Amino acid sequence: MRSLFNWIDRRTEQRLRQVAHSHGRRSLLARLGVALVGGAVLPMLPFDRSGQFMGAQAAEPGKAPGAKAHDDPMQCEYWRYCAFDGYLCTCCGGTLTQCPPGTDASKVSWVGTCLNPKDGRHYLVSYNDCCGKGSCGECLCNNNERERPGYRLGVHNDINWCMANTSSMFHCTTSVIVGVA
Ligand code: ABN
Repeated sequence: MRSLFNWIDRRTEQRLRQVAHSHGRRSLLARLGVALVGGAVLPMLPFDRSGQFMGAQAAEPGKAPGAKAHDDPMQCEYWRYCAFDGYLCTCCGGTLTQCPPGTDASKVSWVGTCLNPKDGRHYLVSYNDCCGKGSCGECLCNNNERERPGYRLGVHNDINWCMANTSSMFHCTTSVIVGVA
């Protein structure tokens, strides 16, 4: 047993001598300095925490990491689209509230009640189809919060609301706030 301890002592001494030989005191002090300064400065560097409240929502390629989909009218998760069914006009040459050139807003529409996460209030949103051109085909979006079957027509979204327009061709859908619920 004693010879084993002697052997360990010798090996340790040898190793320490090797290390001391190859690393001078100065280099050890320099490394210690870097570790100390780095440890103090790193926590002070700016750190982007904006993505940490995004829940299960996946970050999208090409989007800023903190971009929240419920803030972005080009995303189906945008808060006003809670009862949306159609193509987002924001992806089709129109805006949130305006039909793209060459199309007209439907004369009839359906409504949804959506929670605005920014102020915690519910808003009445009118969804108007834009009519007169063939289907846009971009950004298909279908959310059905508080949506009801066809016998409650005003809160049913799975229908072509261009039916009352001169041209019943459906292109995309806008979302207009019409009041606070
Ligand atoms: N309200 C949008 C829509 C248009 C055509 C068919 C289904 C839904």
